[in-house]
Amino acid sequence: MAPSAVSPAQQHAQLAFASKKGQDVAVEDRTPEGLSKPLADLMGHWDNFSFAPIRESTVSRAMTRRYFADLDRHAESDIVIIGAGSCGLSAAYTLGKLRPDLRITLIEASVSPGGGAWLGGQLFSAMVLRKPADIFLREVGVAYEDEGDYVVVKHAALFTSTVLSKVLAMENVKLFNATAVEDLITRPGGEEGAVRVAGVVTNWTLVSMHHDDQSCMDPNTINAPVVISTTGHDGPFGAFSVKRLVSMKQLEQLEGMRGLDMQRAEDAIVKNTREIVPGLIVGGMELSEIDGANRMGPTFGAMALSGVKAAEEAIRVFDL
Ligand code: 48N
Repeated sequence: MAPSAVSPAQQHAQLAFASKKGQDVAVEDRTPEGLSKPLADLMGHWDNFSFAPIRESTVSRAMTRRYFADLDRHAESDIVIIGAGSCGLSAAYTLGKLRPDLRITLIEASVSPGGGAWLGGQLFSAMVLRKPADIFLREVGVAYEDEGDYVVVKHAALFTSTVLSKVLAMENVKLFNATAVEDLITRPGGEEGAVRVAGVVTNWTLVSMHHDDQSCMDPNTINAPVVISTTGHDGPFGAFSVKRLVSMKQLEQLEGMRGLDMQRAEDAIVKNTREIVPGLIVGGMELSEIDGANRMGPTFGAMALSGVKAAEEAIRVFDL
């Protein structure tokens, strides 16, 4: 591709390339089509192509050195978020922005974070968010079509991958995926029998799923004065913390999620995102299991803004 003068539009397209340690390297020239010149130069020249040499152990050490350094650093966290669905991700984004001084740990049982927000509903792609949740879309930079009282993101994965990419790029936020929270760390609370949540107990999700068919594999632990639980409504892993509060006799019972009523559901979830027991804040659809809130089905504005509120609550509790 013949190089030519870079037009103003292409200058706009010139992006600093993310690289080592988050420092942007020099902006590289682009071809008229907007491809970086080094990439364009690769194309069509594959005969003599080869990668730089590597030794297998180097790859393994590059991964494990970083992972275990992260695990060591996050063993003492300021805030742990359980569940990287749309609510947990928006909570992580908001915390990462508001409090870069805090060490935030995001724990996701699935290999792929995102929870139910990869599709808009059933297997349909577009994602609907009712206003004013468009505020959050503009905050994170997700394009949408404005339909008056609501907006539509052309693919739910565009929302989820954009928020996820912003969260993963934050220096003070670490995602441990394929990792399940299988218990809460507690300390005696104010009244007799009451508890304060003081962290989480984790295991590889695959191990958590097989505790019944193998000898006990003890878990790992993460201490944190504040935990946000956004594990979704009931399901194989869902509603984890609220079910644990019942089994620990901190809640009488779960009211259970009620039938679908968009009008009522979304306001209730956002307004009632709160600290349930000292040190534990619940948001997103997990909250509907405690409060007996309606479900809203295929609209995600409440998830985004419940996460924002959960972050606000967490900072309030942390700063007490
Ligand atoms: O997407 P979810 O399930 O939960 P939310 O609350 O972020 O978003 C809910 C939303 O997707 C809806 O359900 C929509 C709005 N529909 C509502 C309706 O009416 O049906 O994400 C929860 C995440 C998932 O990724 C789970 O894998 C993860 O939490 N998770 C856990 N991660 C770690 N440890 C656990 N114990 C655990 N349990 C669930």
